[in-house]
Amino acid sequence: MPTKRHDKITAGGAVLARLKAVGVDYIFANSGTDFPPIIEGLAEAAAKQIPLPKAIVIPHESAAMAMAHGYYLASGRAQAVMAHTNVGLANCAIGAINAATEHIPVILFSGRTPTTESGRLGSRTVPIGWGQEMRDQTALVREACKWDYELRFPEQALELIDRAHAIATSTPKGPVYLSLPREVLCELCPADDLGRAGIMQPVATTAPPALVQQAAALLAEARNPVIIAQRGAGSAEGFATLGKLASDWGIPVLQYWAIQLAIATDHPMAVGSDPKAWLADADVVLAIDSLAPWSPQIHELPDDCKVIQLGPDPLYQRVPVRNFRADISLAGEIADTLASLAEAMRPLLAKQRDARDLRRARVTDASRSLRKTIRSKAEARNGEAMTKAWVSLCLSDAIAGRNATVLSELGAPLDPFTLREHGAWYQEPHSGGLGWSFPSGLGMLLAQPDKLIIATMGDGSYMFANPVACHQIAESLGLPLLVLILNNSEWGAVRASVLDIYPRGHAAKSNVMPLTSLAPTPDFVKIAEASRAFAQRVEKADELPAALKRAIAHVTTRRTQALIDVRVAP
Ligand SMILES: Cc1ncc(C[n+]2csc(CCOP(=O)(O)OP(=O)(O)O)c2C)c(N)n1
Ligand SMILES: [Mg+2]
Repeated sequence: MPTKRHDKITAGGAVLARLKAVGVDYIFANSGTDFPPIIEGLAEAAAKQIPLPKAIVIPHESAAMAMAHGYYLASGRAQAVMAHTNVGLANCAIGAINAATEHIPVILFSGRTPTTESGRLGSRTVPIGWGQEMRDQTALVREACKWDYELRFPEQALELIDRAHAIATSTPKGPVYLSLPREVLCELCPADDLGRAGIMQPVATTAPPALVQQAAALLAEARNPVIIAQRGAGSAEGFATLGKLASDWGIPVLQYWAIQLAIATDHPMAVGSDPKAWLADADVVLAIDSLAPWSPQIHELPDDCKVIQLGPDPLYQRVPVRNFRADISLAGEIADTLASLAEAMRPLLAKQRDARDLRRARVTDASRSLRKTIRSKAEARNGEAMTKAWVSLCLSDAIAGRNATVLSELGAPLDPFTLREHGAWYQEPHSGGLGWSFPSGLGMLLAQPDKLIIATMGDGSYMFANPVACHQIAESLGLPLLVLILNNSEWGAVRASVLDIYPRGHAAKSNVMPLTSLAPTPDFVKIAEASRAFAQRVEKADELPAALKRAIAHVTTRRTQALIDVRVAP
């Protein structure tokens, strides 16, 4: 079919249409008075049959950011968020911080209040035109963004979108920001090239082969090597590669504060999440995309232990203080770099077979007995009260054999689960911007509608997520997310951190620790029911398995959202 010639289009329309051309499926939008040229542009492009991403209303910007985050985790494709001037952008800031920490590409836009007070199409017409003016609006998100700019002329729209997308998706990936002044968006720009192929390809960094060889030799010759992985293995292929590498070489794999699953929790080389004993006599550590692979305050490495850091940004260059050793730094996307490393190690397998077999047997025993201990601890009962570990165990049984993803934000802990697939597990970002898991789960469901997705979170985290907005999104988009609130009526993590630093202090001895209680707990069932969710409260440990079964049957067959408010012990 010959391409139509449209000559000119509103710059607002050009921005949106160009996003489609670079592969963006969704614009998560929260609009305002800066949006007339965007909304007009959408309608104009639609009328002219120009392909567009789906632009959807998201009633809170932090949910929009987390949906883009979740969508990327599930699809590997960067999405766009569009917010209202400085105030909408301020609500995007936590999402930008979370995305930056986890190397999630997001193309973030917000309008700029009109610059001119009169005389142009788009000039200020209401007092907020003055009230929302800032000297440096971008400062709100600049530190979290890899690149930022302001659209100065309408004809820049196409190339800037290509550049924003290419930079966001280059290694290491991350959010970018473009501000859109109203008068510029109202101007016309050429429309003929809107659908042409992207002019700029992202950078894919790969580690130099000589360095990979050095790392391979170091690991192959190690007596007590240890692998620590925090952000998964990159892809299903990476997951398989890491599982095989660990088995072939008999190397224990630790998932310390894991954000994503790198190895099956019941893999014979998976040794849980506590690195202390393993690090104590390690001679080589391979840290796979680990922002904080251990805690220097808690864990000690032998002085002569060598450390290989592997990942999109092995030094995490954005972080001012992060002084973990890196004797070898292998930069590149995780799955590709793991594949090169495994390949470089393969010819070395013939050596030291016996020592390796002994090590493998020792790790297998340790893994098996750890799994037993974790299970019996999770099953231990104190009357009818539930622990978070019990919730993990019940949920793990309930989803066994299903194509499921679990998110946890101070929710169900990883160790008691049996999870065996890449993408089966996500935890809140290490930046800890809470309110992430509920909307991220919604974003994941948009990308993978046939998956069973369960977002587990603390009661505090649920409230941080703007739950009324999130339930509205789930209903309006028909997303059958199952939400599990692990409700202890407090900010338990804050209480735990006080006890950690002042175990015998005044706060520890007080009846109610200051600044940690969330009592009285709201009726979360009613909040969910306000958006017609299938919702239930569970207070007794014995009742959880049946409740999970009912809720999973509901989301998988009735295909609308569900929520269980699970009472857990403080
Ligand atoms: C946006 C934001 N505000 C505050 C915090 C500090 N914070 C860290 S953990 C936590 C408590 C979380 O409570 P909840 O989700 O109920 O989980 P619990 O610790 O009770 O299991 C808070 C407030 C944060 N991480 N993010
Ligand atoms: Mg809580």
